[in-house]
Amino acid sequence: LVNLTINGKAVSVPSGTKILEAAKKVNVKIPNLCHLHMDEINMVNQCASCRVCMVSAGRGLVPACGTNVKEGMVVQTNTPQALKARKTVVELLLSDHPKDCLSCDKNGSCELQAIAADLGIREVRFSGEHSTSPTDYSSKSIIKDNDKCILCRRCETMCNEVQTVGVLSGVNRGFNTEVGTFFNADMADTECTFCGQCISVCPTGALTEVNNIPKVWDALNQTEKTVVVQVAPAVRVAIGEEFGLEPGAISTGKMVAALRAIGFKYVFDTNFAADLTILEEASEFIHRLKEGKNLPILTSCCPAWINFIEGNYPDLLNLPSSCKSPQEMFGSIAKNYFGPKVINTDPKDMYVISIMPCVAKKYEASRSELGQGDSLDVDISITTRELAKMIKEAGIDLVNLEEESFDSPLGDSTGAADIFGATGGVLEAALRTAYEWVTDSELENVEFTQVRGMEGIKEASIDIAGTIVNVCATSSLGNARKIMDEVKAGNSKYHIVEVMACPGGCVAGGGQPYHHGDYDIVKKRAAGLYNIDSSKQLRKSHKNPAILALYKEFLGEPYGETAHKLLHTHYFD
Ligand code: HC0
Ligand code: SF4
Repeated sequence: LVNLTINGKAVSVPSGTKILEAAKKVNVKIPNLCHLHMDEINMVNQCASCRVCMVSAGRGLVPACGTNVKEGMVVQTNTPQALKARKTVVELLLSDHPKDCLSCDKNGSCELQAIAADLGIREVRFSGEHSTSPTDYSSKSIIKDNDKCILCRRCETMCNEVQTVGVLSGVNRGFNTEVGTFFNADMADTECTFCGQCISVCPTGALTEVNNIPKVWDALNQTEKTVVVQVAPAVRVAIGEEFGLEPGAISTGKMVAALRAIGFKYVFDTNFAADLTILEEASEFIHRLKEGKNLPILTSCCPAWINFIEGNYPDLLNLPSSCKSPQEMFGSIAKNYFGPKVINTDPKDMYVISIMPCVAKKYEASRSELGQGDSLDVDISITTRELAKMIKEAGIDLVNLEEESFDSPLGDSTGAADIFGATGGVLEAALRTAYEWVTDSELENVEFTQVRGMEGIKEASIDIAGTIVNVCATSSLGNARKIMDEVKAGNSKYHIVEVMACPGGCVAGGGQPYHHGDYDIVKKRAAGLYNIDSSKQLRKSHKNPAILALYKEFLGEPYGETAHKLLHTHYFD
């Protein structure tokens, strides 16, 4: 161990520790901007480029994030020199920043804005040259505005090292350096999967989601249209954070009340379709297992993952389940069943709007094969963050609303659906159903804890009526790549693999409230979902009475003809 003092407090840390990390141990906060260290997902962004974390050590100033501790080191974080350097650095960053904070998407959650406020910056003494790059609006999911980029490189580390997609990288030199794409292609024309994880870690407004809020208000204002909204599992345990509630606080009832107050006529639940997905996917799995073909079955509900496999493993497109995602299944049932058969409304007079923790869902909604004819299953998708903005815009006091329930029947779900939002949850939900269907006996303990938790690759072997089924749940595209390389090489022992592109699953989605690198927040959201599940009476998708009624009245058999037409899809290389 190395012994040193930081602001007079003694601390001992392993050799190789950076001053910034050592300071955390003694509760000394050193302001920093570019640095980001998330052990849970194996991400360390350590480029020491912003120089905000300058501290006095020995005779001079050093960046705390990039300097190793030394025996006997005396660190002072708040000397006049350190404060002056820090302020100067932030002023220099601001001198080449648009400073349109009041109308920036990141207003209120920008780390540069927060640091400028913390440091008491009242003027910017330098008036330098300004970067002027065109903003990239090409994709359905992500807006990239290089003029707001501070070159922290967090997005590059995320995209290249965690996701292994490799879309973003520093190009040009000196003042002209920017985070660009290969041959400066528009984002829509790159291999970008739209996972949105770069947005999750961007400290400023350089990477943000495409803003669909105006489209939603417009839909709500068209009185001749019937507007139906669905809410994804992971939203209910995160939306509260935007209103001062604890991460993981279960806000389902208040969120439903807020959606009604905003003006949605039918407030439904993506969870309903998550249960439906399980009936289809478990049927498909059992079918493949019996035939011994097209294994492992890969889950298909994460659109960024589908984008990734289409781009990277085009010869393995026989493996993803043909099931549409719950978002799309919900839209399909809303437009082909609920509209025409329940409320006597033509699908073209309906809007289906989804609230998702995800920015890739915007892109998924726009995929032309996901609909019938010209009518897309889902018309507009917005993120958890966008919903929070709409609630604020409408002046609704979420925290003090009386709780309300989802509308029926497309709002009824089991606990198996709630856990979809955490990595491993889709797999666990599928196992609960597949087990009972194959063994024709009751599964007493429904909790497959081996596939829970933030670990990037989790596996288990389950005995289903004498057949050992090897299962795997993986999150992050880098981990998915490891599993897929094994599958491609013919070395995989798995029968089912769940993949979620975001490390930790949808609870950590690119459209969720910003966690600013604190993965405890993500863990608390996941815990919230498991709590909802364990508090529910019904915890197996195939026991959902509303789903059983839907098959009886409309769909016929799971994995049957109508189900295929409305609930399944195909993939493109
Ligand atoms: Fe997810 Fe989903 S669980 S992808 O993470 O399967 O976005 O929450 O809505 O569609 O249900 C996201 C979350 C969903 C879908 C569901 C799946
Ligand atoms: Fe990379 Fe995902 Fe960002 Fe696309 S959305 S640039 S794949 S991190």
